[in-house]
Amino acid sequence: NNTKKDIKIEQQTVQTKLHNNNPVIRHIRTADPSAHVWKDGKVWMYTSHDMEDAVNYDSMDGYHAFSSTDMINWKDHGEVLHSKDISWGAIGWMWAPTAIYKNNKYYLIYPHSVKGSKDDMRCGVAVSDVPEGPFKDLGWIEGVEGQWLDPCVFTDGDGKTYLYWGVREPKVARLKDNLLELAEKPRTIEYGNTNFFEASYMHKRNGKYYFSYNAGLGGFYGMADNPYGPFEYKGAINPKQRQDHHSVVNYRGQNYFFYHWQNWNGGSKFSRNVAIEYLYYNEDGTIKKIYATNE
Ligand code: FUB
Repeated sequence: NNTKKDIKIEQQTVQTKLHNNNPVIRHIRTADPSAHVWKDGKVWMYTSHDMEDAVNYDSMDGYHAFSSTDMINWKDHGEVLHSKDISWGAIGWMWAPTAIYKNNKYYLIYPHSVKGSKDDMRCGVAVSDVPEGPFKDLGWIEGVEGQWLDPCVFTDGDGKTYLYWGVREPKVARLKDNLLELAEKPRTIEYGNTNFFEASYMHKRNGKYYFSYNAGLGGFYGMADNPYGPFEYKGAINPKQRQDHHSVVNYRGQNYFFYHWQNWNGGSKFSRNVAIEYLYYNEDGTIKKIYATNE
């Protein structure tokens, strides 16, 4: 077990190295990071997989899992779910995943087109006994359909799990424990603005619920005292990012913001790379703006 002093030194080391280390994954193109601290004490992230010369998002064909204990060195556990293993799904079109530990299992929940119709996306659910997968598809969540679903799952302290999703109009509903059915009618989220585009995200800190999203030009957020809102609009988290699809974790006392760049080493908006920044809060709980080290 690390002493407090050891942990502090380790964090300082990470602080000086983190920026230089972006993008954190370089051997393949990755996007839409869903970051988690699982019970093994490691940080895990599940990402979309972009192709090198992609001209669209159609060629995104599966998800990768990565783990780390220092935010610098990431182990690639390989592809954990591929579109060819989803009986109801198209080949490709594996967009931004979210993950959750529930029922003593690990789940990926992901937007994916049904066979024959790229615009008809569903929220697939896949399960594994271990964080590194492989994940096995279980079907889709009834009642959640459309394009750009961008799901986020969040479990509150009382064990209730919520699904956030949507494009242009964010939605929320509680999920049943099987994660395959909604437990209630979806509600449209009120967040004090009209700039929501995609990539709903929920995290909780000190009893406050933070609903954040990509506005099409940057990441923005609002705060509430409950998971449904209405959320009080608080402005930008990551104002300069052209496409902000993010997640947040607290690891060993430090908060981190995971997102992706679009322009590293010949990259493009279809050929992206995951990056990580420190995330800081003000005393009143609002978030200090991220100055992304690149786009
Ligand atoms: O990765 C494909 C799509 O691009 C995601 O679903 C959006 O959030 C954006 O990142």
